[in-house]
Amino acid sequence: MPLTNTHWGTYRVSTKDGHVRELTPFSEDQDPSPIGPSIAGLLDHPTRIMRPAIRKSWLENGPGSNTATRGQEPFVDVSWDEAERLVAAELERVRAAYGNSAIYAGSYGWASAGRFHHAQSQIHRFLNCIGGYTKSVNTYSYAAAEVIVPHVLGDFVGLLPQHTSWPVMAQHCELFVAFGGLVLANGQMGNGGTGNHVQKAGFESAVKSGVKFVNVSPRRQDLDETASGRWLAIRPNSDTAMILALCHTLRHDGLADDTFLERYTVGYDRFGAYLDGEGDNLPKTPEWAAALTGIDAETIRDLAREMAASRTMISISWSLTRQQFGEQPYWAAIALAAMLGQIGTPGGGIGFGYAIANHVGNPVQHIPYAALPQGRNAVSDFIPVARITDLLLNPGQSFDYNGGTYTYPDTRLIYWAGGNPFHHHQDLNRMRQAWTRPETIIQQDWCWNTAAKYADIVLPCTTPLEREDIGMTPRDPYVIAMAKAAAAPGEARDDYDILCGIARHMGVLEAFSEGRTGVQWVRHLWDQSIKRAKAAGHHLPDYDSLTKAEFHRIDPPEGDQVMFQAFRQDPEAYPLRTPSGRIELFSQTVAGFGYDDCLGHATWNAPDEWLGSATDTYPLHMLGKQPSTKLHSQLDPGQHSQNAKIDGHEPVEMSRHDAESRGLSGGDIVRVFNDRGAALCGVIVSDSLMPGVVMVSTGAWFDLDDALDDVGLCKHGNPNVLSPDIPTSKLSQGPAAHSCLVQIERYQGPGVTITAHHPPDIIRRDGA
Ligand SMILES: Nc1nc2c(c(=O)[nH]1)N[C@H]1C(S)=C(S)[C@@H](COP(=O)(O)OP(=O)(O)OC[C@H]3O[C@@H](n4cnc5c(=O)[nH]c(N)nc54)[C@H](O)[C@@H]3O)O[C@H]1N2
Ligand SMILES: Nc1nc2c(c(=O)[nH]1)N[C@H]1C(S)=C(S)[C@@H](COP(=O)(O)OP(=O)(O)OC[C@H]3O[C@@H](n4cnc5c(=O)[nH]c(N)nc54)[C@H](O)[C@@H]3O)O[C@H]1N2
Ligand SMILES: [Mo]
Repeated sequence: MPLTNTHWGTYRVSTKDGHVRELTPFSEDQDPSPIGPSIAGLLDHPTRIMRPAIRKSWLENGPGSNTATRGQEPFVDVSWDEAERLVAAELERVRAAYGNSAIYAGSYGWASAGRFHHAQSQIHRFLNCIGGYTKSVNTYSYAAAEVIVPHVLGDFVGLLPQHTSWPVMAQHCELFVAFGGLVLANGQMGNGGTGNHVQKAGFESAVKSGVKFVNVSPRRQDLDETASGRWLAIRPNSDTAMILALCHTLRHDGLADDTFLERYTVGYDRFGAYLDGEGDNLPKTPEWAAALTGIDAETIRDLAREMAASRTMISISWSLTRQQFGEQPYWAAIALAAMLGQIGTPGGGIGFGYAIANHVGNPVQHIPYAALPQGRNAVSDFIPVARITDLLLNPGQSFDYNGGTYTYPDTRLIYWAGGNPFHHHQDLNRMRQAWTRPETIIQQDWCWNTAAKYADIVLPCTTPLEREDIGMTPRDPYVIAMAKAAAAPGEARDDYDILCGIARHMGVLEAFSEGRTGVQWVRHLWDQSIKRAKAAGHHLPDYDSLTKAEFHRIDPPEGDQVMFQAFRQDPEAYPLRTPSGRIELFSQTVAGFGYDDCLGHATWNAPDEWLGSATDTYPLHMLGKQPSTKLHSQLDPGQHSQNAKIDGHEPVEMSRHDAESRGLSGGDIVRVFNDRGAALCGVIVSDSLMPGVVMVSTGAWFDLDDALDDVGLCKHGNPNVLSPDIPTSKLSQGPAAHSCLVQIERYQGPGVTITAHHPPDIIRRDGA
């Protein structure tokens, strides 16, 4: 039985008569995720895209025709040859008439595991062969941290694999304070593929060793009950105020570590003055924070003292970046850790998102695996990834980003492979309007999700089960030989082969393929990886030995992994990559940008939408968290995800107080709404949520029904129909989905049929 590697784990694939029957857990996985097996039921499901398809008006009347009816129109089946010719001709037309910057192909998304068949690497390399495209920068996961933390600590993404490991925590940490909790269900994921799930075991060993956990979150369940930890129910988006008050207490109780601040940081004088009230006349006392956070002043004060008296690890969840001013909780938490003086000690200091993904706190020897070479993008235009709707609506307009001023190019064509903008973006009704702007939208995917339905040209790709690849990422110790387990259904092709077909029509096949088939590329990347690994002192088996053995495990690094240990030992020899070489509690660079929404030090700003601004019209703060039963929108029609729905709707979790005050009970269908849109969800009454906060997981395929409700109603319950499309700040321009107020009422409209998982109408052309 061959192995397959996914973002949610590695599985054995059993087949019968050439079809995938079942996925079973990998023997090396101590905590396998139940998400993976769902894919077996989806490979031949009605949602599977079988043939290339073109939106009817586009095919009949050309680019730009009836773009307002995207998403509602039928598609026409075409042959691969016709699809390739149409795509090649359209790319030629757009670049000749408007230049390559008119092609937007940020193509953000998680796609699938497997090193060679990584959809974004494929599409970007291909477009670079034809002169480039407008790209995107940063992620939806933690854009605000990606931009602010390098100003403060000199790096962000590079720090994630360096996090202090769970075994060190178990041995040395006494107090673990988790802003946004430790959501073990999120640790099912490891981007790029994962072999053995370690988050639960890591956490449990820390619990067993007596580490005390504090969950600072609106949701009790964000910390597993085995920890018997403390829950400090905090109003969403108010963590910065709490952290500043913890800092204020340390400062005024004489508990700040002045020696550490002196030696390892710059700017404490400016930050300290702000804590004392300089600039806004508001000393950041626990009493000040209590009114903002809902946590009483004594609790904050006691926690600060306890943190100073213990070996304390602060963990701050990535979710805290996905809110307006999402830079600030990160900067404030780093300042708090610096004042505690424990950065670089075993089990103390700060971490960014323990349990959020399988690799945080799971040290792996760094192997510089080869990846598909990307070539050079001749277009310099870019957008911060979450500014997609602004790009489409405001061509020619300028925007700020990390100290620079840039201009949105004029987008005529969108090319997406491996991501689902109708999943990941905020205010989907606004995005839907913007989606009518480009003349052509091309989507490569394997299933008829909303992004495919809203495209003009849909090109069906394979899943990893239908192609040969290697699962390898420097974040995970397992290299998995992914054999082709089944033939692709219909006419689905590998992304690589789709692009080779288009490249042939554009005269760039040789440049794109270098004369290799997909399988030859897989071997080539492995051979390159062997050489690179050897140069770094690691031995990797040859390809035939790897495929025979099926997987290869890299031994963990020797010794304990403690983030910032070298910097702590010798800050002159191992400076941070900041202008001062130290932790910047005040950044002259950031201050110099002159942004009103991101000053030179961590600052409290009240978001536009949070419980502090709630009204009778919209009294509830909605958080759209990660789904525990799938990865984003992937496998939403699958059994595991479907089992969690209520009459087919995505659940909304509400506190007992909020449900009862509306006369609602578990299983009721409700309308969650605000001025941006509405979603129909099924109620789960929760004793784990603080009153005033409601939660809807992301991932339900957006299923609009304008006939039912003209506010833009998603029958299925996608929270992004409600979330605001505003930037975190001018600095990062990150997504701010978690700053969202709504109201909830019993749904009293007519019965609904959820059509999210129905494929569009497809017109078969004889002979096509
Ligand atoms: N409200 C709210 N919104 C959020 C978030 C939130 O917390 N709240 N979280 C955000 C975050 S952190 C993220 S990372 C994003 C995730 O957003 P995305 O990464 O866009 O979501 P996915 O559903 O993983 O999309 C991957 C797509 O790739 C397709 N695919 C899979 N394999 C292949 C392949 O081999 N080839 C091709 N061509 N396609 C393939 C899948 O079918 C799917 O359509 O969502 C963001 N959106
Ligand atoms: N099963 C599963 N796992 C996943 C994913 C998935 O789709 N499915 N997606 C993966 C991806 S791409 C990412 S980026 C990570 C994201 O990982 P996270 O960012 O941690 O994910 P969330 O589930 O959005 O948020 C975690 C918790 O943060 C809390 N929270 C939200 N806002 C606030 C706030 O303002 N203050 C405080 N104190 N707490 C708050 C919520 O209670 C929520 O339960 O997860 C990864 N893991
Ligand atoms: Mo993410």
